[in-house]
Amino acid sequence: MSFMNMTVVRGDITTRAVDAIVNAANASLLGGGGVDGAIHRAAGPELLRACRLLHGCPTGSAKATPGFRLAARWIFHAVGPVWSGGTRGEAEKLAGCYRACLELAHQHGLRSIAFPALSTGIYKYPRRQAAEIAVRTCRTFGHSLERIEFVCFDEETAAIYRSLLARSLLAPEREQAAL
Ligand code: AR6
Repeated sequence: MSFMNMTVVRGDITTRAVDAIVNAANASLLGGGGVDGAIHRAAGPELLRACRLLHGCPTGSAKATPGFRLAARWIFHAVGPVWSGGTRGEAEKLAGCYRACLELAHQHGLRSIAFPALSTGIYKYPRRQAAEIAVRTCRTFGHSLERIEFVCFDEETAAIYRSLLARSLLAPEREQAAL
């Protein structure tokens, strides 16, 4: 399922041949579980050395490293919010992650980027709400990119993204107003 430059991919983000993949990191940028662990394993130990030089990253933002052993040239390490009920600015922080990555892509003149479903694993952000923020922010700020992939590890998440992109396809203007 695709809409404009956005597409849903089911699978492992570490294998994507795009200009940049996005990591669901934590504020230390020193690695962890989930997709963060998978990216560090696939990129190799040089990645941790590069991350140490960044001295962490605030929640709602992102920092760049090379992709090292990955097919992707860049890794954008985004720090999503931990879900704590939705009253602590989680939505703004999650949108800030997507926006920061799109800005980095624009600054580096990139054409393609792949996002995981930031914050929806260990950080427990509700999947549908998170996907709505991802699609809306990419639609608003992702125009300079030729291809934006939402890489979903599980079928449930992929189905949510597909339905959001299908809805956009049917009624882009109404959908834009509703989101
Ligand atoms: N490719 C694509 N998506 C993946 C992969 C993969 N290889 N592995 C997991 N996912 P999570 P968070 C999905 O927990 O919630 C780490 O310890 C997963 O199914 O990786 O932002 C960090 O260091 C889910 O849909 O990230 C932080 O401390 C999504 O990626 C913390 O976890 C995000 O799940 C960040 O938690």
